[in-house]
Amino acid sequence: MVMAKTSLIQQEIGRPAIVLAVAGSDPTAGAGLQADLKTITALGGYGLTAVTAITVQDTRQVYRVVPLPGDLVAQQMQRCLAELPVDAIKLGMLASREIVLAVAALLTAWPHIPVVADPVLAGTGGGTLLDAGGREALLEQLLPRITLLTPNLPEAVALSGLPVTCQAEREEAIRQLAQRSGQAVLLKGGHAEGAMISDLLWDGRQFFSFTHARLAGGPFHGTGCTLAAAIALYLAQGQTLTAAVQKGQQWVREGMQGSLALGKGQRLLFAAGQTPTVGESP
Ligand code: PXL
Repeated sequence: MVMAKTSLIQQEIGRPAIVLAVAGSDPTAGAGLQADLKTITALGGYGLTAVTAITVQDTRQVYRVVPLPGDLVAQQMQRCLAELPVDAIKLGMLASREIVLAVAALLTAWPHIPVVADPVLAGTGGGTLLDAGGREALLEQLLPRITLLTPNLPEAVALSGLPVTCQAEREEAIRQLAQRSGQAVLLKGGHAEGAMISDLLWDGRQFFSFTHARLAGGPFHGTGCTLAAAIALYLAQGQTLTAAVQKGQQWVREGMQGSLALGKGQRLLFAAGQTPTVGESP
C-alpha cells in the first residue's frame, strides 16, 4: 500500500491538520458531510463534523430536506472548537436562515480560523438546500467572516444579482461578493457551456484564472463539496490560497476521473491511490 506522506503541519506539530466540516448529510456520500469527511481523510487530515440537515436522496434527485435547529448546529461546532485545535472550517449546506445566523454568531468567537464556504443553494439533482431568508442572512451576516467563498455560476448570479456570461461580468460579480466579505472568492465556471472550464479566483488583491478541459461523463455529484473541503484541508495544512485552490482542483479532477456510475443518476466521485502532499509539485 502507498502511504500518504505527512504534511508540513504534521511534521511541525506532530498531528494531522484538523478541519471542521459543517454540512448536510447526503446518504449517497457523494456530496455533503460524507464527501467532506472522505476528502479530508484521504488527503491526510482529521475531519470533525457538525451536521446541519438530513437529506433524503439517491443519485437521481433530492426527495426530502430536514434542517436541524440552529442552536443544535452551533452547539456541535462550539464543542469541537472549544476543545480541539481546529485549523480550518468548511461550511457547506446551511439549509435555513436560522442555521446561517447561528453559525455566523458562533464564528465571531473564533476570528482567526480560516473559513471556506461553499454557498450551497440547490443540489445537483434539484432541491432547495438554502431558503430565501438564508441567502439574505448569508450575504449580510456570514460573508464578512468567510476567508474564501466558492460559488458556482448560478450561485454567483443568485447572490450578487449580476449576470456572469463573460469574463468582465464574472469579475464584476466577484468584486461585488468580495466587497461584502472583503476576502477571497473562487468562481467556478463548470456550469458554462464549452470544452474548456475557467475558474476565476480573486485572492483579495488580484485575479487568477485556472483553465482546464471539461471531463466527459458527467453529471458528477459532489464536486463543489469535495473542492471546498479539499481547499479547507490544504489551507489547514498551511498551503497558500492559490496552492490550496490548485491542489483542490487537482483532487476533484482525480475524483471525477475515477468516478463511479453506481446508481442510475449522477456519477459519484471516487479517488483511489496516492494523495498529493505538501512539497510536491502540483
Ligand atoms: O452539492 C451540493 C450539496 C451539498 N450538501 C448536501 C447535498 C448536496 C447536493 O445534493 O445533498 C447535503
